[in-house]
Formats: sequence, C-alpha cells, structure tokens
Amino acid sequence: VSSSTTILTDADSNMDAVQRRLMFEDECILVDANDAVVGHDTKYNCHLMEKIQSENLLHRAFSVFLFNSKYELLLQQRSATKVTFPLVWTNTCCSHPLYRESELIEENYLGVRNAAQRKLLDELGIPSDELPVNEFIPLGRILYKAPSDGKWGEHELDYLLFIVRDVSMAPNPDEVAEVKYVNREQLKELVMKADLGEEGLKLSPWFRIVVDNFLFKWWDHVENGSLLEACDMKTIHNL
Ligand code: DMA
Ligand code: MN
Repeated sequence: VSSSTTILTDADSNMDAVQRRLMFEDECILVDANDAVVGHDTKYNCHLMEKIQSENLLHRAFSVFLFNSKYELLLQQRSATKVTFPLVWTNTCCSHPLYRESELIEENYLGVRNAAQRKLLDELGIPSDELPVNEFIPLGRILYKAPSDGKWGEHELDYLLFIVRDVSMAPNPDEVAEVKYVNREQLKELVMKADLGEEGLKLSPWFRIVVDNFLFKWWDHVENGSLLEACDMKTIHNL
C-alpha cells in the first residue's frame, strides 16, 4: 500500500494551522488487524472516516498512562484546536509512532516507546531525560474504531504504555487545554459526570475503553509495583 492522493476540501481551511501542518507532516504506520506493518499514509488520510471505511485504513498508535509517586494518574484535556476530539479529557498522552526508522523498531517495543518520549516532550513539555524509554511498560494492545465528528475519526491499534514517575511539565497550549492528576475516586467521579453530561464534560472513546476494561485492575499493579505481571502483549483486544 502506498500513500494515496490527498484532496484538500474547503472545510480544511478552518483547520488550525499548527494542527494542519501535523496532519500532512506526520506519516502514520498502517497495520493489519494482527499489527503487521502493511504501509504508511498521512495522519490526514488515516483520520478521515470516509477513507477509514472505504479502504479499511488501520494505523498504529500509543496511549501513555503516567502516574506520580502518589499513584495518581495524569490526565489532559485536549486543546480546542485539535482536529479530532477537541476539548475532550483523556489519559496522559496519545499519538502515533511515525513511519521512520526510530519509531518502527519492534524489538522491545522501542519504536512506540521512542514515539511516546517524543510526544510527552511535545505535548506536555516533559524533558526526555526524565522519561527513559525503558521505563515505559507496555501492558497490552487494543483495536478500536471511533468517530469524532462526521468527517473525522479513529481506527487504531493502540499500545497501552504505563509509567510511574514524578516529572516536571510545561504543557503546550497548541495541544493541551488543561492537565490534572486524579486518584481512583476522582476518576470515578469524572466518569460519572461524563455519563450524566455534567459541565459539558467528555472523555475520549479510547480512554473510556481502557477505564471500562483494564484501568482499575492495572492501578492495583501500579500501587503494588507489579506492573510486569499485568503485561499481556500477545493478545490484541478488539473493543
Ligand atoms: C492519537 O492521538 C492516538 C490515540 C491513541 C487516540 P492524537 O489525536 O492526540 O494524536 P496527535 O497528538 O498526534 O495529534
Ligand atoms: Mn489516530
């Protein structure tokens, strides 16, 4: 599969300039349902619902869950200028390993770990020396599809990476509107509020999938220092 032609529509002229640049500069990794690399395409094409449906485009992604030494989870609210899922609350950091040598390395999941380190600096301003790549613990992979608005959406094979670390931060306003650490009770409250639509609060679909299926049992492992026991990188959970 090679990258196909991209046709800019009038609607794209409203797109934030920073986000538009990333839509065309970022070359995502296309995979099949078993996570084998089958090609690459622009971030733009990979997130167009029409292309996802007609060409069954599936791309590789990662989601970082960072906990501090009090075992609180760092959440971010996406900026208003994000093309997909603006102003939605989600886990610490999400993005895509890119189609480049350093982020295609499959041994020890080094490619996605390198990408995670890159985006935690870019989105949250966390210095890379505070996040050694070997400290990201891959716990599992999920495959999901989720529409954002009519035009945009996700269809991803998402690596779930956990890390426990106190870090310094300087969130990038192009990416992030707000950040906060939550404990389990505070997260449960947030989920309840989102369910009731209170305060216009929304959670991202992928974060919600992880919350509903894995997060609270994995939180025990965070607290017990036994994250490696929770790791299952053989299964791809189709959710
Ligand atoms: C994409 O995140 C990845 C997942 C797991 C949804 P994103 O839209 O925040 O990507 P980026 O930060 O590259 O815009
Ligand atoms: Mn994506």
